[in-house]
Amino acid sequence: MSECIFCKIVKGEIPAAILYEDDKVVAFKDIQPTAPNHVLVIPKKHIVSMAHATEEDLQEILPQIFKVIQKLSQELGIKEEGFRIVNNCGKQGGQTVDHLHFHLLGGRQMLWPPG
Ligand code: IU
Repeated sequence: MSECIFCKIVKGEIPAAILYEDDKVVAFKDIQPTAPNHVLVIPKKHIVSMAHATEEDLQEILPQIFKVIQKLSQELGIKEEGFRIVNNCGKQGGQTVDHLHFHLLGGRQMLWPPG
């Protein structure tokens, strides 16, 4: 997995604006933000996508990711106005980086349906 760009961010091999880190999860600012607040929350473990998460991942890591998302929404000041959580999974889901990540987007009015 040494070629995975998000694994390199986890290992500190390439820089990122990290907002949160613990033993399971890292959150950093998206390099091409699509909202005033655009953060990616990822597992440290290399999980390709939601389609690849194991039962253990679902029980041990995913709950922590959602705790971090809620915590960050508070810290970023978007909890009250609202925000969007996005996971693009696989080709038709629009996933471009094959390391599981959740987008936390806020600070503007979101539209529906997504493209
Ligand atoms: P997607 O859900 O796989 O489409 O989103 C990947 C995101 O990763 C996208 O918003 C990129 O701007 C972002 N990103 C990043 O923040 N840093 C990087 O080095 C790379 C992609 I490559």
